[in-house]
Amino acid sequence: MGEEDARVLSDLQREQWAIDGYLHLEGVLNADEVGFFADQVDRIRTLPGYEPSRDQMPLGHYAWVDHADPDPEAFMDRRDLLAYHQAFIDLVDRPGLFDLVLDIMGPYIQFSMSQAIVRESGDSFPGYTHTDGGEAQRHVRVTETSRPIAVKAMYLLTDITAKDSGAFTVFPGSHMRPFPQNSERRPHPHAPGAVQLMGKAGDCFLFPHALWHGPAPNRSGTARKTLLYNYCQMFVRWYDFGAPPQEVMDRCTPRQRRLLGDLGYDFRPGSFFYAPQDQEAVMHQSS
Ligand SMILES: O=C(O)CCC(=O)C(=O)O
Repeated sequence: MGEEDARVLSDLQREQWAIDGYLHLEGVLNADEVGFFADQVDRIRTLPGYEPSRDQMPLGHYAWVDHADPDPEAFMDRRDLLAYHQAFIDLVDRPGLFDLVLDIMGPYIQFSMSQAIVRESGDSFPGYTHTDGGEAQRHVRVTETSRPIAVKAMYLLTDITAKDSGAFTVFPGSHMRPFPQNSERRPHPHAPGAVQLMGKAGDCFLFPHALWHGPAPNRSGTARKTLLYNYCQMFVRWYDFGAPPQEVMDRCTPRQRRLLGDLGYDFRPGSFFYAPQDQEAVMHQSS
């Protein structure tokens, strides 16, 4: 596919992105794909991988575990999905979604993270609100006309039709203003200005790391499943792997390999700061 064929934001989407700070894209995955990925999420929880470990690790760091709770309705937060199935690799530059990422971010980008989260139903989790990018990004705010530093695509694998069902909850416009962080006014999913977004399995929410967001509590009686895929400007590093395993690289297209950090030459000072000369051409080639 050439650049001229690439899907781009409509005027309405461009306005929503600039002002609200997120897009709701309907039906990005079809029903078969939703079923497939939901089954994969159930499968990978029985396999070794990275899961959060508050006891052993500093905040936000993941530990290698033998498996998560095998109950498909239980909590799971698995990172670094690509090695689990070719379909997780192909989702990196999924047609219909990746074109929009390119339109928003420009071609000098990398893939930075993959994740599957299951929010179990229950009363113990109150939800939480944050920016992505750890301690740094919440202090970096871009303007309406700027390209974002980093972006997340969140695919719903479960219908969200009622409040407090684990909805993706946003503070529209919060990507461009400071937020109270250490007081009783700290944002949470039921604070004034919070919007719990309803959606169907297969829909995708696209948002910059700078947007205040997070999961609402899930009291729906059913586990809520999502996949999360992150992209960053090339000078910002990926944060899911030291380097992608060769077995994953071997299964990638040239564009996927480039997104995973293969520049086509060995690293040297200046790499990633400036892009390879064919960067734009590679980003606009789908295979
Ligand atoms: O909805 C979730 O489970 C977490 C989503 C989120 O806040 C994030 O991906 O940063």
